[in-house]
Amino acid sequence: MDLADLAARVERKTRIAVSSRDMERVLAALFASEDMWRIAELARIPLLALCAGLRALAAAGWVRWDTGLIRLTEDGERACALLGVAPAPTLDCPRCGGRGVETSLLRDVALAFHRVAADRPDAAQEFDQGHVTEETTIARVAQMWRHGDLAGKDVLVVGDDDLVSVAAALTGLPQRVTVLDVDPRITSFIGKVAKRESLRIEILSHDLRAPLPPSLARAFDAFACDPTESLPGFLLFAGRGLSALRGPGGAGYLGLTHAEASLSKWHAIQRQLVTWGAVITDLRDGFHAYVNWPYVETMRGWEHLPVRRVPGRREPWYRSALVRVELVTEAGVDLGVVEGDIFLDDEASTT
Ligand code: SPD
Repeated sequence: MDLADLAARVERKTRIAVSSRDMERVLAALFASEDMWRIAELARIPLLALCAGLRALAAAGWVRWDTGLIRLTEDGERACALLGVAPAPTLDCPRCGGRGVETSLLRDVALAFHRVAADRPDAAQEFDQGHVTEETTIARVAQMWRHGDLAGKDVLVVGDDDLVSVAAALTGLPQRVTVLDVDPRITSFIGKVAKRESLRIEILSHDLRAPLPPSLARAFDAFACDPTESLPGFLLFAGRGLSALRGPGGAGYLGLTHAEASLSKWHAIQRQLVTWGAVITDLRDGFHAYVNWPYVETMRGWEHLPVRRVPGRREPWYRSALVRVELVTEAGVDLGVVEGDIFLDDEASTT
């Protein structure tokens, strides 16, 4: 059995594009950990493809998990040696965690943010919510500041369970902070915090399936969002954000995972972003770490896991890249009203 055969098997089973390089990533992750969630974090392929891949490897006799730990067998280790697969090394910078941004200038903002975020609403499955850690939100805001997209700028946050609007406003740097969200718990929480902390945040309740209110179109210097990851859902968030930018030079910040997006989906997303007039200026893989959401056992991927263990809330396995895009032309986004479910495609596993 070679890696291309295994990949083809997994692809047929899942309808997710899987390459032999992806299967190599799975084996490299298995060398580094025996824990389902750590393997998922290291393998960097869609969770559903990983689960099918592990089952294909088990059928080939290369992997077993009868003890609750996922282990390469002797046959698996021999096969890896023949294939030249090496263990996945962990080489992230210990100071910045691989984010490449300094956050110490925002220490007071971070303290205030931890205080206000303490009683935030829990992630809701209905909206595919799952927020990033508070450190991650601060790092995202620092990245916006570093790129000149925060100080003196008009910033729109498109969907805000990460509370980016609050962290951005706490810095006192932006000229305007506007936030859109469909979840009344989020809009009312941000409203209460803004009042208590005397923050100027404009809060609008809005379902993104409808176009932006006309007053928000072409009105901002930057937007931030962490889209749901079905292809139509991701493009909906990105497209609405781009259509809120004034024009060339306007920037957007997005999060994109491997856990729910194959590199083929990354390709389709990047192609569409370019078609809309944007380029990627910055991509930091693994930048965003997520607090585990309370509905792990009812999410779509749960039944597919070979070993089912609820991860601790602060045991991050689900990460996403921070992607900064910038318009080089006017945004050519042509999205009208979108009907139906925006959360599902073949690769979505945490919804
Ligand atoms: N369903 C739980 C996790 C959802 C996280 N949404 C953002 C994904 C990154 N774009």
